[in-house]
Amino acid sequence: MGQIPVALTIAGSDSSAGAGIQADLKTFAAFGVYGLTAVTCVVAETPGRVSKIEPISPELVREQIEVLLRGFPVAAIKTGLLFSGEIITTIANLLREHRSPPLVIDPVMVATSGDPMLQDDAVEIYERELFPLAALITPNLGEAGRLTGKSIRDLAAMREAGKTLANKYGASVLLKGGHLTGDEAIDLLFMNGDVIEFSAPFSRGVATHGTGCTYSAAITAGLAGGLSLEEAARRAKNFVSAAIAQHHAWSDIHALNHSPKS
Ligand code: PXL
Repeated sequence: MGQIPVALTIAGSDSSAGAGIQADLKTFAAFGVYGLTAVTCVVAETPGRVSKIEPISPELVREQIEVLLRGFPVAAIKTGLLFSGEIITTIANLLREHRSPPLVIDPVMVATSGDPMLQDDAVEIYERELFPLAALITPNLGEAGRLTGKSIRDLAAMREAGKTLANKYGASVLLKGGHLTGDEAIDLLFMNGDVIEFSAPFSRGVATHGTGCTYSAAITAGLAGGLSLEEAARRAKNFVSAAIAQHHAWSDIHALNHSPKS
């Protein structure tokens, strides 16, 4: 038997386990990838309501990543909620020192519930320190709007914004259009000057969070397993769409299904 590929997620802990490192681990497992974790912050929350959030010290974030990169054959890394500029700088410094495998950055800023999760001054530090190290950046429309300074309300604006961001950061960009209104959830992958469109039927009436985490974790799993970025993104889009369509529901609480049937 071949060795199982290894991927690392650097992200926050979601107590309700639909997002954050819990979503990442479940997604890695669904793709047959061994997941490692470096926790950046702990969030007490249920879907739709963030109650309390506290950071892990930058020293402890650094130590988690360092021991893992020394000890395991990490084949791909993703970052999720990083909480502060200080933690972002720590991670960027560390990844610059090591020969880092492909890095997928999900620039989490605001929870699906609307609660801010990233400190305000951290956006600029993301752009300066971490984005230059990325193979792929996966903003949603809100995050891309914040990064470009322009609100994005239709597909034409998405095309414009994605091109701007890919040029600005010298990375591939997956711009997720799930928050546009329409019957299809359309995402655009900007890579090597091309734009590839992924589309899936929009699932209505599902109150979940963690789709962004799950999507970027699925792409990271694909890269760890040796897929091209396009193949990894296409497979990830199908996985997230199935995880939403087959969500769990306990009366008014919903959660993604990280073991959907294909
Ligand atoms: O979905 C964004 C997100 C990312 N990371 C953590 C979260 C959330 C949303 O709630 O808790 C840890």
